[in-house]
Amino acid sequence: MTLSGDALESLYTTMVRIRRFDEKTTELFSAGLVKGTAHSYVGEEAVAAGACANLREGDYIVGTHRGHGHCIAKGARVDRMMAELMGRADGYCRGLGGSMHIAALDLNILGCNGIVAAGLPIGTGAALAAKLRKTDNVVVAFFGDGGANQGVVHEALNLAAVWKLPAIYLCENNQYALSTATGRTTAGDSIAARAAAYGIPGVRVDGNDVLAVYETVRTAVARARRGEGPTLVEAVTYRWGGHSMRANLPEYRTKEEEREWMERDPIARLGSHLVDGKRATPVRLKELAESVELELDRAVEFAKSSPEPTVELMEASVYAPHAEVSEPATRAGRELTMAEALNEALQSEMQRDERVFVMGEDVGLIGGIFGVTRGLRERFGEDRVRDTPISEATFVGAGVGAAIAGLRPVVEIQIFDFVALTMDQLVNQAAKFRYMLGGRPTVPLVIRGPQGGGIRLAAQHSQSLEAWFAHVPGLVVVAPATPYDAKGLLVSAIRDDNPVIFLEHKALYATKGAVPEAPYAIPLGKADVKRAGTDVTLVATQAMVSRALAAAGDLEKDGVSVEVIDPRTLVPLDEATILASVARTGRLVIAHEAVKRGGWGAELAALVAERALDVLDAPIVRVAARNVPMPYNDSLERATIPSQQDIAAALRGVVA
Ligand SMILES: Cc1ncc(C[n+]2csc(CCOP(=O)(O)OP(=O)(O)O)c2C)c(N)n1
Ligand SMILES: [Mg+2]
Repeated sequence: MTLSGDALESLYTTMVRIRRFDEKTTELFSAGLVKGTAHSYVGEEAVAAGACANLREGDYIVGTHRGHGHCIAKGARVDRMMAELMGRADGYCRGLGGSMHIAALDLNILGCNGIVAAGLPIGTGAALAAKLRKTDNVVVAFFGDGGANQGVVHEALNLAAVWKLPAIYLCENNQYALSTATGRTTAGDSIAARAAAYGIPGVRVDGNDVLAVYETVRTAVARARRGEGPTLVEAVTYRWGGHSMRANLPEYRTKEEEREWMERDPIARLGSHLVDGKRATPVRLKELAESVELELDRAVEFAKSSPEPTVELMEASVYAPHAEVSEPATRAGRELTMAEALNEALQSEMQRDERVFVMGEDVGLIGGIFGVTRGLRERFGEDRVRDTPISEATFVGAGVGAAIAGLRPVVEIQIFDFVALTMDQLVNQAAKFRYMLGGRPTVPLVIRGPQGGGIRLAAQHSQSLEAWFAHVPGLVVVAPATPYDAKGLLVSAIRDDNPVIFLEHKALYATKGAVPEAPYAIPLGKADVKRAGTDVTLVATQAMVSRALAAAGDLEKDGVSVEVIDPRTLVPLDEATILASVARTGRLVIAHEAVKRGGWGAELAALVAERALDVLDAPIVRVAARNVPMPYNDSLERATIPSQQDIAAALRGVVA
């Protein structure tokens, strides 16, 4: 296809803009105005420019750590980018993200990324969102040759191929991952050759030939828009400079090699092509370059005069506000199991809001191994209730991407121990996305599933991991103990604009309790006093709540009145209810099933010690699992998890 004169000029200008932007960035870095680090895209301009020239505003991109070129090619404002590099309030991320996290959601630029290849699951999720919304928008997900060896790349290609997602996975093979040459780390003929394994097209293209990149990506975009699925493109190129502006590393490339590649300058190459083909004059090319220069000078001035962000802005950027809701006047209702109560929440929210969808292993056809998603596929269809491949990192990351792209995914982790495979997507991506982007975007994502022991599933299927998540700013952590709480909290979690870790306890799925039939929401951050008392405050979570109540019953026989509080949400925590109770009782016992060392109870104990030491009449006591992995043997498992007797003994200890 022949490009119009305007389109050719635009490709040329984009490449010059990218080059001069990063050359200026290097100068500003040396001058101390750009901090931290930044990664120059000089030499690789043809890849982003050629690829993004095929995109419309509604199409998405995800960039890499070397992402300035990706953003510029998709149309980002260079002044706001420059302000971001200088850490200023007018930057795209209001100075909270910096070079590696620039995003412009108004242009569907879903962010560059400081974690190599992490954008691929996110891009895959945006492609899923584009498909579920029945648009013909596509996603270009950039990654490097080094990134190509991350597991999520395999997972994302597989997932996108199976689901025929409109994605272009674009590997910028600049032949090095930091200092390490591709040939030393990468098996097989090429990265593009891997596409054959997924039954999708794989194309290797000269990444310094902008017209070749444009054509290759054009074919891939057309295929994606037709609904035929993803393409893997490998663009072979070279970065002219060092790995990053900060890196001052020993030589790992030869001068000859560098010279050879600089002679293949993609900008000079297009320039000659235009001049030789009489599509532009040298004077016109000079004019274009001068206009870029002017634009960049203004961008630097804009950035320099932009204010610094404030601590208030920073603090307010972590969480989106939670909805104000109130609990139903009565908790009366039918007896449901916790699994049924959770199912009812999913049914009502999927009915209420078509952006809500469910995915995870075996959630569709059989309704999940604990039956929580039973019947959803029959009612809402396979598009909205999706059985995934066993690729936790990528289907959780796809949840992040789909949430950023405007849907409200509910992702099941079949057994919560498997969450370890998803930690980058939860901790580095979901939790930080809103913050890194200056506190405006939302990530309405629920990650739910069963944790805990008690059914002899041993060390890798029984952990209680809430402390991992409570430690990460940006995540909400919910841990219900009753069917009533489970339904109302899951409704709130789905409606919340933050990533919510929703921890169910597998031993509680079959427990029954009254659940109102009409939909209702329970506020996040509101504890429930499960039993009022005056002598000891007993804070318990999940499976410990019923044991705590039973232990409180035992103590009552001794004339000791125990107040049992279930925080229900660990983040945000209802500190006021707990502190007020401790102020009245002067004693605190904390019971949770997670191992004691570094457990969530340690945080609560510290909080009460800091804020209410003067009211305490006895030391704070934690009742928690032994510091061992969960054993398989049943009497050993019982000896590991706190019992009613353990809790009662702790209560007696603090009132003695
Ligand atoms: C998961 C992860 N591992 C390592 C790093 C450190 N690191 C940043 S970039 C990079 C090299 C990446 O190479 P490649 O994917 O080829 O991209 P390029 O830098 O060549 O553009 C490394 C090792 C990181 N940021 N994230
Ligand atoms: Mg590389």
